[in-house]
Amino acid sequence: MAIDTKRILLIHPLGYNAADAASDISRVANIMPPLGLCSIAAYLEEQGLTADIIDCFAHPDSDSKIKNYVETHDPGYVGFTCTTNGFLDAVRLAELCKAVNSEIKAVVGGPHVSAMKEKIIAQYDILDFAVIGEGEEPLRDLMKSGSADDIKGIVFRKSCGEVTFTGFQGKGVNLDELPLPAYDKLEGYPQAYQLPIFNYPSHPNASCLSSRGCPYICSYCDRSVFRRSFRYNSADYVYRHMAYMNERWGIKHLNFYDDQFSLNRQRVEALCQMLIDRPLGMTFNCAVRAEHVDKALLHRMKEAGCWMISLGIETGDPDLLAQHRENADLDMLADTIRTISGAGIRVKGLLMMGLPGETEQSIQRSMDYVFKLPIDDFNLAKFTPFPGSPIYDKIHQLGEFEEDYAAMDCMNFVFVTKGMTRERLDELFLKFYSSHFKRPYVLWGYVTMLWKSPHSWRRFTGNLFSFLKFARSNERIRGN
Ligand code: B12
Ligand code: SF4
Repeated sequence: MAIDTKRILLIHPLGYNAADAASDISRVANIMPPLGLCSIAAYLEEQGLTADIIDCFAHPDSDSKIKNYVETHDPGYVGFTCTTNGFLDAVRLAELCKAVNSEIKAVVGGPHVSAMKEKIIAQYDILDFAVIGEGEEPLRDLMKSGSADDIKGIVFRKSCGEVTFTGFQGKGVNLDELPLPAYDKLEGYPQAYQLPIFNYPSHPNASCLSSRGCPYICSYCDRSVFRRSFRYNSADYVYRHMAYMNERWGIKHLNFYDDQFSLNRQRVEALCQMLIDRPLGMTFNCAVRAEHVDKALLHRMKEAGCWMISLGIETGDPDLLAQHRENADLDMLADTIRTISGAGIRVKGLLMMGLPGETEQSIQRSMDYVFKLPIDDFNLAKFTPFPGSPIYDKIHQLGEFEEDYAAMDCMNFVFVTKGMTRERLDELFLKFYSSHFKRPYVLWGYVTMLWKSPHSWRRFTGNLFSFLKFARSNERIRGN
């Protein structure tokens, strides 16, 4: 069968059985577009190539759509974005595509692939190319030349069978030269996507990025794609992106998923000034590190429409934090949280339970810490040692680790630190969540969401069964 070597189908795998998607609590709460794929698709199209996207996360029952696309369009390439928990599903889908047309080349990219490098191609014959780091330029060059030999950032199998890595890419793409992400390639955009419940004041809402990378090192964080680099869009570009989202898609609220939105203070100040001088009628959320905001900036951000800020706390135990993160200063973090709240911006705390070295006492300290602060919303992840994170290499010395990729979604204690049991961690996890929701400060906050985020309440009540089941049993609720 003839194939179109200038065409690629990009796929975001669901990561598990489609039948379980409707009851997956984390998916019910948050369906976000695959922004990396949208960026790649826009770039390839600008370069004269053809790219389409099928997002199985937003549309779980997509196997037949994928088959149909391969049958109808004969793409030369099929590309998968892979986190660790989605990787094996990508392998399954690569098999499905090659069963339709064995000529098709399977390319994988994303955090899991960038972390595993040669091992990916060596272990999975069905995969032809792995892109390490950013996807735009290597994929363009591969599709234009048909050979990976002279392209940086690719792992492939030579004709002799040897697996080779062509080496890391150079300084990376200039983000201001990238076209805006191809949101139009996503079926049902923006309605098919949902920000986390109670994380937005209005809808339609959406997520986007204005920078790539983070220069810090935290033990649990996989930085394989961007390594320690930090690049960002100029304030002009971000303003243009926001205006486009508003005008083209009717977006009223944006969630910036940048690791470090405020690392460049000047850029954020300039953006805020533009949003104040030429208002777009939009609000936004972002994530920051406590070191990179201050009172003056926060008030400016509030004036420009900032609605909620997320920041990593991880644990309220100072000794444990110092083992896993630079600048482990819980007093400074607490001051920043109060300052954000004082500026009239909601605070979302990002925490983790089950880090190596976690004890009953450290969990209690985390609860004490969080419950004394004006934290409006929080996310408690179950620590998961991802390949590519600094702690991964020594994880087996620190406790028991069951490396089951599909379960590595931060909703399962796949790692149990020495001195703890999985059962006890699960009990304490439930206790942490239920104690949070019993706090009058938090309860009142959710009541105010009746008028601050009415759309969230409608989603919440519509999925009440799944949320109650999660709250009672801590089950992710996939078919069980
Ligand atoms: C936004 C985000 C989310 C969103 C949505 C994810 C989504 N639908 O894309 C939400 C909140 C839902 C989420 C959930 C999860 N996330 Co998340 N998330 C992120 C975050 C902050 C940004 C992702 C992003 O858009 N990056 C920017 C784009 C431009 O980069 P990119 O996606 O890596 O894509 C580039 C390259 O990787 C490459 N590439 C990617 N795909 C492909 C495909 C091909 C064919 C090619 C050639 C190249 C290529 O090219 C792209 C453009 O240059 C990252 C951290 C980060 N900064 O990247 C974590 C991150 C991806 N998440 C992570 C994790 C662990 C999760 C969860 C498992 C747990 C959790 N609750 O956080 C779930 C799993 C969800 C899933 N289905 O896979 C880890 C992944 C680690 C790993 N090895 O798996 C990361 C890296 C955070 C970290 N540092 O530990 N996440
Ligand atoms: S957890 Fe946050 S601060 Fe730490 S390395 Fe990852 S992105 Fe950077």
